[in-house]
Amino acid sequence: MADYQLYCFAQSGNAYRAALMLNLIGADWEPIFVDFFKAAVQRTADYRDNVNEMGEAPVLRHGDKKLSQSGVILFYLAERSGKFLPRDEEARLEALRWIIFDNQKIGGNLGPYRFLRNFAKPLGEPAVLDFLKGRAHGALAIVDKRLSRSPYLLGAEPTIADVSMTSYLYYPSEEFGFDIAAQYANIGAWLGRMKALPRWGHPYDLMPGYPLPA
Ligand SMILES: N[C@@H](CCC(=O)N[C@@H](CS)C(=O)NCC(=O)O)C(=O)O
Repeated sequence: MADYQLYCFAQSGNAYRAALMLNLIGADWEPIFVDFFKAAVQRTADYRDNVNEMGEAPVLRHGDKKLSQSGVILFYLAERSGKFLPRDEEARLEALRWIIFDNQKIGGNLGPYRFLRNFAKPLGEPAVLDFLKGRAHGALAIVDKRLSRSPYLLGAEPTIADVSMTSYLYYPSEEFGFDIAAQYANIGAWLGRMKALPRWGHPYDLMPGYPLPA
């Protein structure tokens, strides 16, 4: 058995944060497939009793430890590995600020927007899609401005704030109906820098469940 097990599925940008971090730090890890779409295992009593009471992926297992919330998983892995760890207390608070902003405003809008546009049955109402898309664009503009000042969110080096922020941003532009990297030049350049890191992998390659069965 690998050192770490990650409950995840390929379409999950929330889980990608943890999968990418595990790969970037060179951890010995294996995915455990969460059949989110067909069996909806995250809604079962078994999942909620034994895996995550919050009914979400990702969940990281490490020995007896079981962690959910990608931001918590990122801090845990950074502290254990010493990699992508913000260097002092001020930087840790700054990383936390961007991780929460990402969870709420980037992933929190792009995630449901992409889900309702591609995977929901039935697909989402146009007015709901427009609302989420507008909120996502507002948040992306803020991240783009931040990345005009430095190569990574906290400065010259990548940290867990950057790993978190990649969440939904490498998925194909057709799934969003717009090209994030092309529309936001600083985000596009930063995505290129993150992609150049050793052991970077695409969400559809790192996690199981792609493509979805017809
Ligand atoms: N803030 C959480 C979000 C996790 C999350 O919402 N995951 C989705 C999958 S992408 C989920 O499991 N949703 C189940 C639900 O909301 O019912 C994190 O970053 O881990």
